[in-house]
Amino acid sequence: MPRKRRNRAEGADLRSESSKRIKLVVGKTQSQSQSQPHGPQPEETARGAPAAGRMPNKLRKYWDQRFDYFSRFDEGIQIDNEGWYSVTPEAIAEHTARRIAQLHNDHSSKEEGYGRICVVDAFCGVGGNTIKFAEWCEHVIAIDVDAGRLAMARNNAEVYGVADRIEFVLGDFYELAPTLKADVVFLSPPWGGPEYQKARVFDLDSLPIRTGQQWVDRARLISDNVVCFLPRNCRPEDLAALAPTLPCDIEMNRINGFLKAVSVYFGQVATFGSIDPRPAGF
Ligand code: MGP
Ligand code: SAH
Repeated sequence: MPRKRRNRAEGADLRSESSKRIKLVVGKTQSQSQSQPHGPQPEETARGAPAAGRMPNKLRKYWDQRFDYFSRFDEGIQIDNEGWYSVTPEAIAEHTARRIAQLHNDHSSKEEGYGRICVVDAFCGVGGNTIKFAEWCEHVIAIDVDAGRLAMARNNAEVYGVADRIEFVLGDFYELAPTLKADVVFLSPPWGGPEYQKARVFDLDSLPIRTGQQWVDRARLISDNVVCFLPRNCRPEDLAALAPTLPCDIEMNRINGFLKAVSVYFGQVATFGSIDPRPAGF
């Protein structure tokens, strides 16, 4: 499959020390995911095909949006139950990746530094964000505690032809963070399932596992360029308070006019605009 990004001289020095490939210490392992992947089934591989018989009813609405999550869904994409309700829609993941990829672009020469960054995807799930980071950035460290979902992310990255730029790491991001070097950290932690919508205002202290503040503080051991993907019912002032001394930009992420989530950008990545056109030949 032809790659989207190109034209970087082979063996060129990387722009920053932190974007060099690094050796990772893998944290404690988890058992295989209990969930079985739902991929396309033979009678369901065409666009507009009827919903999969294997899908639990409460997940059907996600199945109906499957091509919003992965435009190449019918080429062998795998998703399990948690993956269905957590995966970032492809258009949003693409937007985030394109914005982050500008980090080392000096804007005087469009090609200089463009995309030459290393991104940690701290909660890679089935790979919605990881795949787009790999399409737009030099290197991705994709972490998940769930071995089954990590394997699905790898499979899905292979479908998109970008697995070779991704280092898949099984482990707990909180434990791994002090060992990592990267230019940007992306945080899309579990929100506690679709029930997140029941609260009028989502409390970042109510995230399962650890609070929003704990995740951001941990990410900042790696870089002050931190991007969080969080529930749409978060309050902007709560988001900004996660790193009050850093530049901050908050985005509302919509698909077809429907608000899906919010993204908060901290650090240098908060200071430049939304999307730079891809440099010619990139
Ligand atoms: P949703 O509200 O469950 O779906 O999640 P949707 O399609 O908006 O349904 P509606 O009926 O409420 O309109 C919206 C988006 O949030 C999903 O597509 C995921 O990208 C993201 N998302 C949802 N959850 C429960 C999580 C989560 O736990 N973790 C992460 N990282 N993302 C989630
Ligand atoms: N952005 C992803 C979805 C992330 S869902 C996508 O687009 O596909 C959140 C993921 O975080 C789940 O897969 C869950 O297994 C993982 N997770 C939970 N706790 C974790 C931890 N401590 N460290 C790393 N991953 C974790």
